[in-house]
Amino acid sequence: MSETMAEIPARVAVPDAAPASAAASPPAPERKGLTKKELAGDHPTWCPGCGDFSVLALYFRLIEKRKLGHEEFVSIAGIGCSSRFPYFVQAHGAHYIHGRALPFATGISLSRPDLHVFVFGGDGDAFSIGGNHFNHTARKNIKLTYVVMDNWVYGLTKKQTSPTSPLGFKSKTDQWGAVDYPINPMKQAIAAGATFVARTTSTNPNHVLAMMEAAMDHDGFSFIECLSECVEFYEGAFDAANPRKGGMFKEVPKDHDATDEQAAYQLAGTDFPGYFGIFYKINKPTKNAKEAEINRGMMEKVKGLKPWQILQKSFDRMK
Ligand SMILES: Cc1ncc(C[n+]2csc(CCOP(=O)(O)OP(=O)(O)O)c2C)c(N)n1
Ligand code: SF4
Ligand SMILES: [Mg+2]
Repeated sequence: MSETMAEIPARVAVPDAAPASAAASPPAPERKGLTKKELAGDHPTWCPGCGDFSVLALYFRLIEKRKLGHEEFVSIAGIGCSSRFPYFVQAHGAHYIHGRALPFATGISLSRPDLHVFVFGGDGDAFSIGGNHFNHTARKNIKLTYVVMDNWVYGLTKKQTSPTSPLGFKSKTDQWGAVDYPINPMKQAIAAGATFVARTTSTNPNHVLAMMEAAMDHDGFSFIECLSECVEFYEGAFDAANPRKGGMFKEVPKDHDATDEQAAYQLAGTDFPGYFGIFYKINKPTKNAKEAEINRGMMEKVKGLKPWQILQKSFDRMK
C-alpha cells in the first residue's frame, strides 16, 4: 500500500479533495450525483412481478438521494436470480462466483475504504454455499452492506429447497416436503457478530430505502434480510407480511434497545411474519480500521525509504 493510500480515511470522496494550491480559487460546483436514468444498466431479466425489481429500484433511489458518483460505490453479487443485480446497474461492480461475493467484496473494502461497498445476493448464495463466508465477514466486522434478497427458494436453478425454506416446502429436492430445519438469518447474523442487523420486505419501498440508508451509514458489517418474493417458484410466500394481501407489517417496537443483543435475538425468534426494522446495531472497531492502524505503524517504520528499499530490507532479513 502506498503512503497516500494508507492516509485515506474511511469513506472520503478522494477525487473531490481540493489541492492545497487551489485554496484561493472559487468553490467547486456542488456534485450532482448519478440519476436513476444514468444508473439503469441491462434490462432486468427477472420474471414480471419478482420482488427483486423493487430492491433494484430502491438502490437507484438510494444512490440518487445520496448524490453518489461512479467513483464512490461498487455493487457486488454472487450467483442467483438476485445476484444478477450488478448487470442491471450501470456502474462499477461484479457478478462474481456463487457464494463468494463476500470475500471478494472484503478485498475491495479493505483496499478501498473510501468506497461504499454494497453486496447483493440470495438466500442460497448467502447461507448455503456462502454460509461460511457470511459468518467470517460478520465476525471480522468488514465495512460493507450486504442485502440478502430472501425468497426462501433457489430461484435461478428452478425450485430447490434453500436454507430458509420452511419445513414441508415441496421442491425439486424435497418432493415430499422439506425435512431440514430452516436457518433464521437474523439470529445467524447476530450470533456471527454482525454489528448492524435489519429486516425489511420488498413490498414496503419506504422501509427498504430507510434500511439501506441506515445500513450504508453504519461503520461496519451491515446486514439486511429483505424478503423478496419469487413469484415463479414460491408464490405467496410472504403474504402474511403484506397488508395488501391481508398480512401484517409490524415494525420493531419503539422501545426496543438495538444495542441489546439478547433483545435483538428475542425479536429474531418471533414467529413469521415477525418484525421489520433494525434489530441490532452496535459500534465496534472494523477490520478496516484495525488494518489501517497496522499499515500506518508499518509506514512510519520505513518512512523516507523507496519501495525497492523496503523490499530489499525484507530480502535482507531472509538471508
Ligand atoms: C459452485 C456452484 N454451485 C452451484 C451452482 C448452481 N446455482 C446457481 S444459483 C444457485 C442458487 C440460487 O439461489 P439463491 O441464492 O437463493 O438465489 P435466487 O436465485 O433465489 O435469487 C445454485 C445452486 C453454481 N452456479 N455454482
Ligand atoms: S425465478 Fe423467481 S427469483 Fe428468479 S426472477 Fe423469477 S420470480 Fe424472481
Ligand atoms: Mg433464493
